[in-house]
Amino acid sequence: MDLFAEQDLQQPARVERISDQAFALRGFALPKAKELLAALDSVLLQAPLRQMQTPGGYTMSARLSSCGALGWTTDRDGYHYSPLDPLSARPWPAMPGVFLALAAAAASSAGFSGFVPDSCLINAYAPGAKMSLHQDKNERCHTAPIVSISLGLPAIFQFGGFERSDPTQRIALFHGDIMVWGGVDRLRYHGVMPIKPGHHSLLGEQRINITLRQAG
Ligand code: MD3
Ligand code: FE
Repeated sequence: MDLFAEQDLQQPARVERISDQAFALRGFALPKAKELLAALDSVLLQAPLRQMQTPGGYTMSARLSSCGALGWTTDRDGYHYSPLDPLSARPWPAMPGVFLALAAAAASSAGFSGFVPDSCLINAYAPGAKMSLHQDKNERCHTAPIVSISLGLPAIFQFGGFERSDPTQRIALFHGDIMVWGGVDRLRYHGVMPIKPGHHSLLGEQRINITLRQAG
């Protein structure tokens, strides 16, 4: 499969450098939005969005699902990547080809070659939902980047430092934006402010974020 064969992924994206190895690729996913959403529908039919409890006993406000060889889940025992969906006790749905191709093209545009994610986390935010400041450190491989695709309602993303108490920068993320984080920026604290009410023509009253990772 030639990941870069498709003409519309070769358009010059507006690349914003947020930090040394953190980039926002504005509008990068737009040419693929409809294909992404069709693939997403099929994934969510097999592995529906669900609310999860944190190990501390809180219910997360975003609803989550996964696809790919490994899916991220949380329960009272902690966070883990698992080959089985605990809801169905079956493997997670396969990673759609359009996710893989877009993630590889985005990573490559940000200077990370050969990105082959084995895990895709889907976060769905209704208005008011948020994600508190955290680090992503459950992935076995911290050298691979993380690629995140924003769809639907806009969000204000918080981009922090390496301690929870470090000051944060706020970055607006819109439908079709892709962020790529790797190298020295991979373990930064980050979060999502409560989503403001609104309506998006393709997604209605929600924001969907798709993160692709090399987790295993
Ligand atoms: C910066 N999701 O699923 S994606 C997550 O918009 C998560 O749903 C947010 O944080 C969301 O863990 C933010 C952007 C993102 C993802 C991983 C990162 C930013 C990151 C890892 C390190 C630094
Ligand atoms: Fe995160």
